[in-house]
Amino acid sequence: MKLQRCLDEALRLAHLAGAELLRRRGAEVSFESKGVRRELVTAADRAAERIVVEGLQAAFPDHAILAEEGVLTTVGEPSSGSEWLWIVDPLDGTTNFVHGLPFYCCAIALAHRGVPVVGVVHAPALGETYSALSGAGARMSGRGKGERALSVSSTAAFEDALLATGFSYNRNELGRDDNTASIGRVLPRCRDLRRLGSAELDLCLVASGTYDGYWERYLQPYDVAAGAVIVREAGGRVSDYAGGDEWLFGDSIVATNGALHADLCELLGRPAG
Ligand code: LIP
Repeated sequence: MKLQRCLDEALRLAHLAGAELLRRRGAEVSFESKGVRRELVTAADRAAERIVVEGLQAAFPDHAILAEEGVLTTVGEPSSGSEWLWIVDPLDGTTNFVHGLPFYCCAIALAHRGVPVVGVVHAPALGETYSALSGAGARMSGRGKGERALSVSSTAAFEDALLATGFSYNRNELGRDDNTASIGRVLPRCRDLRRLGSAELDLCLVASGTYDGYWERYLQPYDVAAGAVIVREAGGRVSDYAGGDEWLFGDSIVATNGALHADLCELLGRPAG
């Protein structure tokens, strides 16, 4: 399998989907709730997903696809049993999109035997595109500059770290950890925290060295797959809270510049209270 061809097609489709998202943004974006009340889905999500999934089905008919909204696939299930799996979040940062904030993106990843090896995150309102190919590094284009290589930060002292996190839609339901205990342990020890509202963009900001680390629980594979490849190829580390590999289909993810990983996992791994 030529991974470069996969990356090129993912970039093409992410830009097409991004243009559709820009066309559909506006003050009167209509939305529905899915699952719990605060989990939103829009016609833009579905239109962007159709563009990406139709393109992937045409270019790679024997590959499987796992896409958030299930527009042409089954929600939450790969479309087939291939060892190659495309993982698609057509609009990550949906709440930002609905409320008129520019922090949203189309994220497309390709996993081989369960390990993401290609990642593309395109943020159309920011004019930024992040990408990575396993073994070939991570790159970014935008902010008025040409394409350039990405590298995580060199911050070594936890007290100097700018970190980010997020909150699960169903934090009040199911008796889930709502992240406030973790924030209570981390915030006093780091420089500051940010909450952007898009896991994929949060991961890209770790890869670019803007953030020194990020953590979140209860995300879906399509919220993290692309950004995780980009972090790893920028020299960063990705794990679950316990420092293991159950971050793609598990219920926790930590991404850092590597130097801060053990300290952050130690703070997150402590029992609540
Ligand atoms: C979002 C994530 C974000 C998380 C939100 C939501 P969506 O994904 O990107 O990090 O805090 O709860 O899961 O729903 O915009 O694709």
